[in-house]
Amino acid sequence: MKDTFYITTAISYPNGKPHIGHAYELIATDAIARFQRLDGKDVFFLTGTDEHGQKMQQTARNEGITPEELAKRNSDEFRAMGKLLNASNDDFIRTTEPRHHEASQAIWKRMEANGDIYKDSYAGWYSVRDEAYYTEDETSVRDGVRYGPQGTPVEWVEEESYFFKLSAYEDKLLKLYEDQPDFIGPNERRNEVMSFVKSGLKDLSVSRTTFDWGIKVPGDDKHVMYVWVDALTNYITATGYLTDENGPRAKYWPADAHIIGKDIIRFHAVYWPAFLMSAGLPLPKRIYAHGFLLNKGEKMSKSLGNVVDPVNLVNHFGLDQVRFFFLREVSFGQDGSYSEEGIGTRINADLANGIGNLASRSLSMIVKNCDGKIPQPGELTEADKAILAVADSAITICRDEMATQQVHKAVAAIMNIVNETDRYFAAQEPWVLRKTDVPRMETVLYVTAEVVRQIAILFQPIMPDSAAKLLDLVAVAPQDRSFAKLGEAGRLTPGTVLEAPTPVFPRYVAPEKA
Ligand code: ME8
Repeated sequence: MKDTFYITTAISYPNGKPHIGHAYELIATDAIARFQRLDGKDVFFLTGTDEHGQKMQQTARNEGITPEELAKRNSDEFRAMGKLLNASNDDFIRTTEPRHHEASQAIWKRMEANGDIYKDSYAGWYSVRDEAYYTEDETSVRDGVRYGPQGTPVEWVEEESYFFKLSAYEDKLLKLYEDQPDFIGPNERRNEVMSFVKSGLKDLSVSRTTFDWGIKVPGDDKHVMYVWVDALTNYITATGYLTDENGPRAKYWPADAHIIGKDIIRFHAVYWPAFLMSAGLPLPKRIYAHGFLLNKGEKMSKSLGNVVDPVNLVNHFGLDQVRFFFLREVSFGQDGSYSEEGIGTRINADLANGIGNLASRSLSMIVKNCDGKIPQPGELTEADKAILAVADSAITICRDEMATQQVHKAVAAIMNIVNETDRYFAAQEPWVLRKTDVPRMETVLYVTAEVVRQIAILFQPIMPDSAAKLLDLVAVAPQDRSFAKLGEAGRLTPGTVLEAPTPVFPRYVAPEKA
């Protein structure tokens, strides 16, 4: 039996088309999911759309369509983006699906049965854009408009509402953060959440009566659930843990990691564990918040006109190039800036001149000078052993980094093999050995091709298609591409026939500016 590994992205609001921030989160989560699959885990990877709430209802009204129509149209766009990005998610959940209504009502009833839900009336500030309640001192007024802490406008809400006894969970939550220091990452976010909880928790309004686009509160049809109660529950819905406990996916709960953006840490690290504790359900193991993507250092916004469509970016640079850039360049957990120049420079330095060049030079030398077959290595020198050791040990570094979502560090570790191998290849000068010492040339080419094999295996989670092409070039069979075949276990077999290499990573040439 394989160990299970359950990972999720946030579910996106389909009130508009997906943007590059959504693409970034999906790419990074996909890389982690693929890594764990290649490392032998039984992975369940979930993404989807968060379709209820006031924001959806308002946007639909402004467009003159129903919320169902809006949700369907844009949810389809998110699904299409996933295909475009080669996301390997095992399911795509929509919160308007019957299975999700059922699970949300089930969790509500459990919280109610535990005595944590009561009816009262709510009066306070609400941000429709954040779908969040704020206390007065979290808001501020500029030019006559009141804003919440994330800079979105808030409005005064007064209505009958059900409340969740969040205040009763203050100590339990603090104990959770103390006992499980890895529950929240990165550390800045953990500190932020802990000080928020320490400053005191008020009970949370968990239902609304002034609109109806949501999941009905069990036993009180006038109320729909607060969208975050339903949204967070998606993670458990998809496993069937609440509604189909003997089903094939119930084994995946609790999740190993929820990957989200830093703006929604409070919902995931405070409300969600409190709801689960109340409902008597196991808690996810880790909440990891990535940073925000900034376009040339500026926040993306419709008014600045710098919202980048991931489809355009992929069409312009190529999918694996875009995946590589974001995972290599942005420290996962910090904000990251990007620009077209930056992407182009990265592609050329690391891909075209880096792994692409190394693979094509070494493999075309084999095809030309070794009868088109992987050569038989002779006795290994210290330099050969050293470079093989760099490649053989990289998985240990990658495993450690991926276990804490340090995706960029795993990528850096793989790039380090590329750079070391470049130096090795340049120092060994196989093109000189071709005339002076053919057996030694064959050894150098064998060692280089073997390292290329390992680099390609390790790059699969980051650039699935390009890594597959590289593995085709070194004639590695599909069943020999998992991490179990790294190192000694999968060494290239001398005599294997290679095709003449075709370029995997072309150089990027910026289009002439008109
Ligand atoms: O928050 N850079 O949905 P959402 C990086 N429905 N990440 C970004 C980003 C940017 N510029 N902009 C947004 C919601 N994101 C809720 C989630 S989960 C139960 C419900 C990230 O469509 C954001 O941080 O506003 C979040 O993780 C995800 O995209 C979806 O954002």
